[in-house]
Amino acid sequence: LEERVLFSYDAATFRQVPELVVMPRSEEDVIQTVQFARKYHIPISPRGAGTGMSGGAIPNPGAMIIGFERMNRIWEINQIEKYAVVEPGVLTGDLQEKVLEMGLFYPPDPSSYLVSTLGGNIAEGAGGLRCAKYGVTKNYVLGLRVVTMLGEVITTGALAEDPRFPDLTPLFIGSEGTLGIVTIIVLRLIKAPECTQTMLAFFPTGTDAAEAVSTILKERLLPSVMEFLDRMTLKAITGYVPLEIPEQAEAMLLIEVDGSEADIKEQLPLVMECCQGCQGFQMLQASEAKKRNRLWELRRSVSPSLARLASGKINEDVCVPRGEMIRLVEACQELSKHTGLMIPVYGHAADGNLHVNVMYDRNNQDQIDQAQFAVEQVFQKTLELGGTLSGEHGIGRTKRDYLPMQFSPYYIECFRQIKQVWDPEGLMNPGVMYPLENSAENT
Ligand code: 2HG
Ligand code: ZN
Repeated sequence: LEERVLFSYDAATFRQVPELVVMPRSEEDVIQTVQFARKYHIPISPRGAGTGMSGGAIPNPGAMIIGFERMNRIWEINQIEKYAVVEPGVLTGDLQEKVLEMGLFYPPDPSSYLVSTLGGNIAEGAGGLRCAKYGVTKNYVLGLRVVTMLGEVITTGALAEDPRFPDLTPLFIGSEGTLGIVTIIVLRLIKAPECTQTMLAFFPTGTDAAEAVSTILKERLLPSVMEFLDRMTLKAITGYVPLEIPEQAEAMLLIEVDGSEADIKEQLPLVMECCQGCQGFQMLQASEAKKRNRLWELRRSVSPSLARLASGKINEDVCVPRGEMIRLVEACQELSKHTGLMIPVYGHAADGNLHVNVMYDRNNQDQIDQAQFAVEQVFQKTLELGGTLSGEHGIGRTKRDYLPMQFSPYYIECFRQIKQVWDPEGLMNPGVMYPLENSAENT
């Protein structure tokens, strides 16, 4: 039991101890596991490192976890054709490090690159820190091998046996383990940038910081990273980071520019000018790894620092058009006043993907209700602004019931029918993404 408990949680609030945990070492093991599950009608939940934020790796009661820790081999890194062939359990950071040694780059970093797996990144359709310049996980997946619930192996994209059929790769990216189990991944690599420079700027208001982001984008500058931290987030990290946060700072941007030396020489002063023009102050910059890491600590410490603010933390990953970002931040500040809850907002300003964290006391029913109300209001506002409920953490169990706010019954039914084709008995990660009438959860 103790060992199974280790597989009962992710970074969201759901907990469920699996009935069984299977750790395959090969695709053949996965096929046999799926056949076993099908024979005995046991629901299965694939699991990477369990760092997900929407309950996607939490099993249903009585279900089996297929954990990918042991399928963590890098089969090939092709320097000439610039691709890598990996198993789903490889840590994103491990691949990044390996390819960098060869002068190559795998850009997606869902902030948790050191601990999350490539299989998990694909299942969630992960985004992260470098989206604006480099795109998200889906922009790097060239092909997959997938074990279906029938125990068949299908190949997609670069691995497809017959390229005349439509490429099914995108169907599995972001499908949260509900359609098939990925066993091999072919990833696109690019040439590593020659150098990278990191800078940060504080701003007297959130609006100024948002204005700086818009100006930078309007000027056709393309930083690889543009991370926004609001006032409450800055308060939360104060004392936990190696830099002093100025009293009058209401927002901060962490920006990274990469490319050739000439690119950086040209872009960085312009980016700094944009920040200055929007009241940016106490700007710092660093090119050497150690100093850059020091600046990055302000960003990497956010999630753990927030966790110390309250016993309950609902972390959303809504996405709005970049020009509307500040309206969402302002709406969250209003909501914070209205509910009396702390609602820090931070995230990937470069692509409008913001982490709205609703902090509450888990032992206080009134706060639990207020937090629920706040989340609904945040979703409402996001949709009003032309945004979407999830940018990168997936729908999982936490957002499943909110889907009808964004999608029509017809649209949801279309997806339900796609699921039906791949998983007629509803055994693949039931309860995640959308409930099915015939899923094992309901039988
Ligand atoms: C990040 O960008 C992750 O740091 C985690 O997506 C977000 O904890 C969070 O709210
Ligand atoms: Zn994020």
